[in-house]
Amino acid sequence: MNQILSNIKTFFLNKRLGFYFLAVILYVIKTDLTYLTKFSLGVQNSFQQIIMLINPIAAALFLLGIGLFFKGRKSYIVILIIDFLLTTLLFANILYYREFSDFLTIEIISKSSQTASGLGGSISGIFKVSDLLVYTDFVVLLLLLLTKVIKMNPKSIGKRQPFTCLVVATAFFCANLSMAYTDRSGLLTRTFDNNYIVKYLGLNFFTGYNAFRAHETNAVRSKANVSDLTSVTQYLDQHRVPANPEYFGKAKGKNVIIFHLESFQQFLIDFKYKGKVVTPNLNALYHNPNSISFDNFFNQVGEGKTSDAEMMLENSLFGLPSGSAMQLYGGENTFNAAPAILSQHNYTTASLHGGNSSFWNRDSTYKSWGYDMFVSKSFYPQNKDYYHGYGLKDKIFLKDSIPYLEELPQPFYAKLITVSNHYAFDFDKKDLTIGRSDTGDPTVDGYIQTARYLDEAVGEFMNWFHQSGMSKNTLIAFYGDHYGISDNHKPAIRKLLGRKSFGEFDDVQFQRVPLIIYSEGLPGKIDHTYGGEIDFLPTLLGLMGIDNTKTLQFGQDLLSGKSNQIVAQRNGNFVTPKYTKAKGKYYLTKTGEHIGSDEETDTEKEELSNLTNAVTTQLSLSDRVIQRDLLRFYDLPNFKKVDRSKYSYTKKNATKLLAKFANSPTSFKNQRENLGLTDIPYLTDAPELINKNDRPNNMLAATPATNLSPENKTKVVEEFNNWFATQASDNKMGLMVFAPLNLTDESFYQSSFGKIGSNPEYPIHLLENPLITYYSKSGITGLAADVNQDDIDFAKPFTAYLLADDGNVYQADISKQNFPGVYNGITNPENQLVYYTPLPHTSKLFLKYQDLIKNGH
Ligand code: GP9
Ligand code: MN
Repeated sequence: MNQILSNIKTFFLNKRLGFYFLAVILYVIKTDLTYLTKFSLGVQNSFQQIIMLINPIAAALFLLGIGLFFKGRKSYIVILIIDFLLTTLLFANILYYREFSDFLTIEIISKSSQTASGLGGSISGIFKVSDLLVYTDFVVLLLLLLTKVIKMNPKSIGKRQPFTCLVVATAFFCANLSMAYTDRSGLLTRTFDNNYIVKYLGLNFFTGYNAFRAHETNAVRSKANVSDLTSVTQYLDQHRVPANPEYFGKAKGKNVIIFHLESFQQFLIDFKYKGKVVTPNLNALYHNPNSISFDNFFNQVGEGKTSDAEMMLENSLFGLPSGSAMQLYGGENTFNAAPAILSQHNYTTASLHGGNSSFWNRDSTYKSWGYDMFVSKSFYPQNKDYYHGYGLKDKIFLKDSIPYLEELPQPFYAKLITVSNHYAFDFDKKDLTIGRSDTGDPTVDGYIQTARYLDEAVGEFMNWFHQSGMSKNTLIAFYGDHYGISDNHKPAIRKLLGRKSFGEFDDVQFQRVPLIIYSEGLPGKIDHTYGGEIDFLPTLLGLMGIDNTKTLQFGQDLLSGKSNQIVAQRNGNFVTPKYTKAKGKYYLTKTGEHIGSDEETDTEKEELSNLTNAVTTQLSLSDRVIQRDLLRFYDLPNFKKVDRSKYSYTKKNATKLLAKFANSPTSFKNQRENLGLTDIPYLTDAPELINKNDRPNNMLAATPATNLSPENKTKVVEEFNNWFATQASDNKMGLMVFAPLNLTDESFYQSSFGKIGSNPEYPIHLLENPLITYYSKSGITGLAADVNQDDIDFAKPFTAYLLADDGNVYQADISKQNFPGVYNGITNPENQLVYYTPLPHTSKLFLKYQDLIKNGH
């Protein structure tokens, strides 16, 4: 044994290269351990796991290898210093990540004083002693040298060996990079998320790459000056369109909810697959008499996809020719974004997203846009089953976002970013309620299923939105961010749409996405104006009655009736009501007829070249605004520039903010009582919430309640209890009535009654004295019982559920005011009636009970 150790020492450790490799190995191991224990890099499969574990190797070989170029003892010392610096970078990132769920960028490091204050000056609160363990290997190496267990070898090793090490390191990096690209193409241009770069290429690479990009963008930024603005303001002043008095200010002072529909395309609206409607809820919204819906509205995103959509929607600035503007400029540039504009009109602003806060650099960009709050993944329940792909499943996300919406002082501007309808459209089976399409293309065929899931989530949200009363003073705008099915799937699209052909022209038309603006009292219509995401903000500001004559926005108010209707695409394509440009070729938009270059008339030639120029000018001026950070030079009248340092999206800060909101007399929550509204439960059929342990197969007997054995009754009640527990909070209670209904008659029923709350003191229980319910065809049910205050705390409103023998579950919101029967010995003569409404038919609970009744035994 001793012999082995001493051999290792002589032939390995006491050699310079041996020491170097030891340092490399230890560094790689500790970095991997740090990845696994301190960061959550979102590894999704074993291939990613391998890439993550090997990614520190190249950087360690390379950077520590620099030490080998030094002579004698210096070489050891330099290796140690480099090791110490790399370790310190790791250590600093551990602390930063704990607070911000993101990695240190060069901008943050260079403004380290600001970062320290961002950390709330409470490094001690973030620091854990175990973090110091990252220095273990450094200390070990140091001690080994100091105690001369490893002897420093003073002999020169020449240049060849160190050079070979660098070559090996580079080879490792190339292998690492190609593995990364196999799994995630576009990684370095599109970036996506700092977590991605670290997951695929390592922390050191991330830091270096980030510094390189920052250097590039800073070089352009620092050369820019105020005179660069002239061409922009000139162009925009020439293209301003007047607001339409018919719509201007129609939603003034209302709350605004922006509903981001992931990958949702316009073709889904009113679409039937094999005779079946795919998105009933969004269809209904689209046709609602209070909705302004656009049918020639296009996505205009580039590589930045969702982030480009957000950039356009909230700034009316285009995404960039390559990469994501939010990633590259979001954290540094000055913006006049929607949240900032509205917050200067007394709005509280929040973005809600059930995914990682760092994705698309939102955590940093939103500060520049002036968002008061950013509610992201860590604010939502962490149950694994609730997540798929990019974040929390939409039904759960929307339900769990309600408490935040209710807390925001009104008026508020809130954005809800859904994620479930995302490529590769391979959602969990248990969430799907319609079948796949059968084009044979695996990524296309799930699309209608996940779109349906999103649609159901929207339906559930809208139910709550209306029933809660929030719809009374809230405008809600739905938009699809970009295509779900790319032009790589043309044959499948053709089959899906039942078309004979689908070419380049059709693909440009296929870029339509919905824009539905719903607000009570709005003179609704289906508007055929051509426009795109860039036009949303001016359109919204018009409806909000906010002056928009001086902003630097590249879009136009689509309701003005005077917009130029040129829809530019990032790849140079465009659409107007008359012409379409697709991959360099021109077509007539109405017919799709190709205009060959030799067939063009002189007028056509001129019109087409003017349009091409208009598109190029628009895009390049917008790029100039972003790349040169020109808004920093622009003084928008009545607008105070956003001070990023005022915003922090840490949980601690959010808690403080929410505590402040809790006292706000204008929050929806605090106004509810004054407005006579009830805190109604949010109804969802999300299977993850209905059944803690998946749906039981052993369906229970559903004979009328009178025939249920006590044992079965308890089982049904238990199941109901499970479901309700997911709906309940301390101030919501449930009531269940078993009623063998004959819906045509008015009759009496004997029923059981239970009450439930999340409070363990209120487990469901069946009362000894049965309740009596009445029901008539008109849907009016009376309820009377010998109940007293001990049984129900009437101060708290609750929801009654009624299981009818038609399999429907009916619900009614019951409060002290409208409780129809007797309580505390006093009858309530004024309000003898309770209105029951059926639960949405998509409800899985409904389906389950229907099964129970059908199988009845
Ligand atoms: C992630 C989500 C997806 O947070 O917004 O972005 P996408 O891939 O659609 O650009
Ligand atoms: Mn998207």
